[in-house]
Amino acid sequence: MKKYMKFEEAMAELEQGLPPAAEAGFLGVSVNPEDAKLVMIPVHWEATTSYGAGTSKGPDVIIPASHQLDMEDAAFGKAFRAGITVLPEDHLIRSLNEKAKDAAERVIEACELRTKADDDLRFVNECSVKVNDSVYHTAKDWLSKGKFVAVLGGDHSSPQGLIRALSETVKGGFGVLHFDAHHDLRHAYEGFTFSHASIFYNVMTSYSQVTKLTQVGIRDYSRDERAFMESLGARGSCFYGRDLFKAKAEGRNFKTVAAEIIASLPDNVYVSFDIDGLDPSYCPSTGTPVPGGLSYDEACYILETLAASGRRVVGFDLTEVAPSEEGGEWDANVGARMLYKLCGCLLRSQKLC
Ligand SMILES: [Mn+2]
Repeated sequence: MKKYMKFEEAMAELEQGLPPAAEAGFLGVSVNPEDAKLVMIPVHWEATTSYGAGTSKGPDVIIPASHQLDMEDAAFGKAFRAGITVLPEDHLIRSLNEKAKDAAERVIEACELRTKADDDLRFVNECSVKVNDSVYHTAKDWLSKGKFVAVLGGDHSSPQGLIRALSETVKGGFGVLHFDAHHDLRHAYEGFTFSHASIFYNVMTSYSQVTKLTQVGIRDYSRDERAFMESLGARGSCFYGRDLFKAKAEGRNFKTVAAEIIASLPDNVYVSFDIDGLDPSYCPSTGTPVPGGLSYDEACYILETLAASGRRVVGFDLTEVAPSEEGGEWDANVGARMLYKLCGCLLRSQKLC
């Protein structure tokens, strides 16, 4: 059993800014999920990662890096006071990740050699189903207790179970605000049904309660993905990286652009944040970095605009953060700060901070 702090003791420590114990949880304290308004599911999963590796370690590096943060957020104030915590991990996910990664490598190799590895492919797809089910059941559980739930990945397939749980619980459905360098609209990329590159293909074809997909920062995609985005009609909006830069180059102010992005969304919004939506200088070790992208400040400003718009954020994920390749904490530092911003955005939109 994990040991938690008494809520008021945890808050007092954060208020005083004491140096946290090394093994402490998010932000340097260990809040009991029963006392928290917002709980985050850690998902140590990256089996279908096609390029760089390491995102399954995201939670393990982001949580210690979060100990460096100052608790008073310029935009969202004392968001921590609502109670934010990372749930204990489901160890099954970590072990499925280990087993599925080897099989996935053989599938990708077969793909490159234009041969087949059907048994391995079936195995990886079965593991993905188990991961999605685990996240779904955990999310359902905590949603039924009246908590807000987020996912801390892992690769970008990690939050599918949470989105499914929300599609069954959020009245009137919701839209998705998706930050990414990629559309993630591929149909079964490399044969993997639940690939990181397919998450929003799966979401948009499986959950009719997701009434809108608004993508921001996209700058690397296949022709089929772009066509799929176009086929969504009014159910999809995409603010490509090039569009965002062009607006800047031609003198449109970012306030107008951010307002347009948020105006495309319905009252309830889920935020899916792939760290590679940012300029890769912020996250050089992420799985599939692409030049260009949003600055940290631009991403934060869009989240502030969202929280101030009267819309309600119903959940979120942060994915594709990997440990820094040369050692050090840079990627995790950015990830931890982005994560606290996402927490603040949700809690502010729900009038909880
Ligand atoms: Mn992605």
